[in-house]
Amino acid sequence: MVNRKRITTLTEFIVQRQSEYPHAKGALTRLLNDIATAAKIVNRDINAAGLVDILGYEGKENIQGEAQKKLDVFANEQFVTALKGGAECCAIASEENEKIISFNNEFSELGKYVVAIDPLDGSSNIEANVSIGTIFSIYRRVSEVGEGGKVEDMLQPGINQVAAGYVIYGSSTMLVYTTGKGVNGFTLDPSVGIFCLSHPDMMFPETGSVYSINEGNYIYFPQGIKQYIKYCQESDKNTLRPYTSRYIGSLVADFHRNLIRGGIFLYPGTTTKPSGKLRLLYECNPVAFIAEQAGGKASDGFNRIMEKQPKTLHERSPLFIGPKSMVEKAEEFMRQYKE
Ligand code: P6P
Repeated sequence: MVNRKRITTLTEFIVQRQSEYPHAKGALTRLLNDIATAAKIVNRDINAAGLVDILGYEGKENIQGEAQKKLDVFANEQFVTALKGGAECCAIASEENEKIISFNNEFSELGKYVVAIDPLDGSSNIEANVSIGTIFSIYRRVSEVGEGGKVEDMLQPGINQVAAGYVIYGSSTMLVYTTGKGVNGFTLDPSVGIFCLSHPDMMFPETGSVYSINEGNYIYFPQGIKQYIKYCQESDKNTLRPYTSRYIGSLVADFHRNLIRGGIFLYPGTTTKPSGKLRLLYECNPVAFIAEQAGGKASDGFNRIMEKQPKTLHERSPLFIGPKSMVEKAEEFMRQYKE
């Protein structure tokens, strides 16, 4: 009898952990499974993208004013459909939609949760076959149960997240998430379409030797960032410097590599984009929740990301994220050279 190593599937894991949430009557479990189901469908089509005519521009523009690629639209549709059908979610805020999508059907109106999502982050990398991802945050609704979700359900600080995660569609497809009790990673076994626990209890290394930033924006960086980059490039064996520069231009891919290997990701405010480029609701807050649960830190260079009070759905924030010691060193430069 072959003694095969017992795998833990995502569904088994979520159900096992459900007992840690006495108030959760399985709704969050079902919601996370709805997201995983949509991710598997998106993954299938991303892998086939080179073969099927779903590359190229849908001919519309998303809220960012960027040309929407067909896969962006397709991915958004999959998550909206899965979450609407699952009836645990009463509204979605998506990068692909200017306004919230409120679910006004008799089942979803009873949903206790809302989801903020970037359905296909880094999609400009699709043709280059570079890893891209889905990023999501889950909040308990603050509006009255019994009707579709409202904007105020979405405009909550990141500390109110009940769960957050990302899917990275890379050499393998992984789903990494937290519900506030650690971070766990699941790798998709495409032969059976099951996410299997592959990275239990993920933690940032204490420090790292990677810094990730788009140095093409150098002339627009604040002095603190210019000085921090110089610090990264100086030699010091005690602090692993000079660091290695790694930047893919896909937040999920850059963040995931840094979580595994140890490294800091920075998308600072610049003279041209004072609030940076990344979106607070569905990019910064979810990865910040994961980073903090993995023993790291996430700030805008001065303030904790998860304590920022969002004012609009698509507002931007600078993002400094990684091992605590690396983020605090970058923050030191920001304070020292504050303009
Ligand atoms: P830049 C992708 O468009 C994205 O939103 C993130 O995934 C990524 O980290 C960032 O933008 C890259 O921006 O300006 O360096 O190309």
